[in-house]
Amino acid sequence: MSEMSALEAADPDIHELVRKETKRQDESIRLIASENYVSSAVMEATGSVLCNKYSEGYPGRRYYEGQEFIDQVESLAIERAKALFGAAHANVQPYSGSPANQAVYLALLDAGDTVMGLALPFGGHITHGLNVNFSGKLYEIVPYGVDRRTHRIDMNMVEDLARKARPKLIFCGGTAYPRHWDFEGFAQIASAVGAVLVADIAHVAGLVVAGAHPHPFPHAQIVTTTTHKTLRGPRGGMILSDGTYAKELDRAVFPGLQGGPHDHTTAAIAVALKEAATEEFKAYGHQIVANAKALAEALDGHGLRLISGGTDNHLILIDVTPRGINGKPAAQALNRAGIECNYNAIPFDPRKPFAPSGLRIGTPAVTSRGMLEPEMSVIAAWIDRVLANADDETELARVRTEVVEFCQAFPAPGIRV
Ligand code: DSN
Repeated sequence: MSEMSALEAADPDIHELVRKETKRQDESIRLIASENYVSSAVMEATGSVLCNKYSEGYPGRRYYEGQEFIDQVESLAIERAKALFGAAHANVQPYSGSPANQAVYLALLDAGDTVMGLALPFGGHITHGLNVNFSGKLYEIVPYGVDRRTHRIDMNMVEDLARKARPKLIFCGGTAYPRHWDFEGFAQIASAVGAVLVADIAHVAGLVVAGAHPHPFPHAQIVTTTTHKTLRGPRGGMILSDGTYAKELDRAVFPGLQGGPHDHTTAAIAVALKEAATEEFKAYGHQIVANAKALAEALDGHGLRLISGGTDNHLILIDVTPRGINGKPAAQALNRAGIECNYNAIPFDPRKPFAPSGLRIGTPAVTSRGMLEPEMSVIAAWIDRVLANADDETELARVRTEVVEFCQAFPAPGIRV
């Protein structure tokens, strides 16, 4: 009989839930575009004794003693982030992407200042100006959208809006935009109106370092990102910059917004950044895009309506309403069949956000499991089958059995069942 783990002995309830979640992650096809599987090394750093430490401040300037190793950990993370992204300055302390963006607002703006960002219904992020978010409540937001026909950002429209609104800050980047971001074009507009350009690359950070997506530097002065999406690190955030506002940004993170950094997360970010600097990671980033394109092509072959006609990155937005279903029951049926994704608004969606027209799917996690283009055709066929049989529990159970068996051939990094 195997020995009981400390968690199992101390808290069988939580242990059992973790065990079940491990099995669920192992046996399902993860198409949530913002999720991934971290390596065992990243997992180990996350679960280390560094979670016992407080270290408010920055390396060499702390408010607690006992920082001789923590300072080295954070300095390594900072140096690796700077080197990997070609940044002059990096702050690795934001707890996640939203706090990273909050820090940018706090560092650069006064309440009531004007900001431009991609509106959420067109694929932006809540912190880019949604009315119920702090950003929409405290700042004057001038949102931009996408072209009604192409579903791509119309740079002429962005320029017209910017010339009229004269924003202090322009955000580019989003959560459900399947095309490349034109950082250079945004920088020209920002420069013409005297705005600071902030690129939120949370979704595409891993593709950027792999060279599989245009790079935000030297175009953006500030770049924010999460660390757990395509970058394949722990849950966390970073602010990278050209150094112009380094002091303001650091002060905004601490003591402006946060207390002690999560040192175990900082260590795991450092590990992930080291992994992301390898040739293997470069190949991974390119494969994410190749898989997304293959999946898009296969879905198109099944007659599904893809927003903007396809993808340049890791994600695909599908309008499922021509199939007589909306995004929510479609995502739920896929989940019952072992295929995880999220329902999502599509541009100019006539439906409400809780039951929108679309599904958002992405390939970072399945690519981490070693799945390639042929596997994308298999996944597309399952999606098609589920959408055609969303009310048929017997058929969904059949797909689920096939999915579980299929997953066994593609072990997920960091997972020991
Ligand atoms: N919640 C993230 C996503 O799923 O895209 C964005 O922060």
